[in-house]
Amino acid sequence: MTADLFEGVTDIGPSCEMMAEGAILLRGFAKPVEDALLAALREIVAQAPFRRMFTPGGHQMSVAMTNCGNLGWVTDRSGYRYDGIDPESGKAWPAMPAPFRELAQRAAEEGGFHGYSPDACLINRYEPGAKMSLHQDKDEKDFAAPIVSVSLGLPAVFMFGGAKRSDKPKRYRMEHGDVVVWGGPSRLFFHGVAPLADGEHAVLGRRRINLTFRRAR
Ligand code: MD3
Ligand code: FE
Repeated sequence: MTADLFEGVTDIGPSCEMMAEGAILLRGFAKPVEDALLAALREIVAQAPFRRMFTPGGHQMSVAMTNCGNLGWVTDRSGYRYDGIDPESGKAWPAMPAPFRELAQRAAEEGGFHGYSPDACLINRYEPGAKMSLHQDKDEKDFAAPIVSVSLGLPAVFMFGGAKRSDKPKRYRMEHGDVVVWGGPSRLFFHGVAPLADGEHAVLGRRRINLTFRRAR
């Protein structure tokens, strides 16, 4: 099922690092398919543009977001939720493109999670200064399924804590093409992203894009 995308790609050559039990860092795993990812991303954003949403507390997020797949993560004054409809357009989110799904499935497989079938992909866009405070991802129904994240564009410092908010986070630099599979005990660990440093990426310019695949329902 994932054969098409990686056909002819022999030099995947990712290094594999264990960040915590269930958390596997695959350096450069998305590099061989970056062109397909970026082409698909352009089509998604044409249908569902990036927007900076508001938290239930009324603060506007510094990260701009959109989604693809059957469900999208949204936040507004009424709370956080997964919704099949983009509130900006009133239409369904764009379908999850094959290159997205295939990459997420391949990465999950690499991390030992078989039969991964994400129904949601949250797409985060960071411009210099944008950040994501320490939080847990717990709006999903199924914590047995991992989250797969794909970093593109400018590098970011990712903060990876533990099960308690007070656990001191470790810092990891995530670069263009890096993929992480977060499952098992680490699935509910606290995490965040430090304010993005300014810079210029050869392909994406002054931005970082993060794809996070989830099984929401
Ligand atoms: C660790 N996004 O959208 S993805 C998010 O880089 C989010 O945009 C970050 O955190 C970003 O919710 C990080 C990596 C990630 C996602 C889920 C996790 C790390 C995780 C769940 C548990 C532990
Ligand atoms: Fe998160």
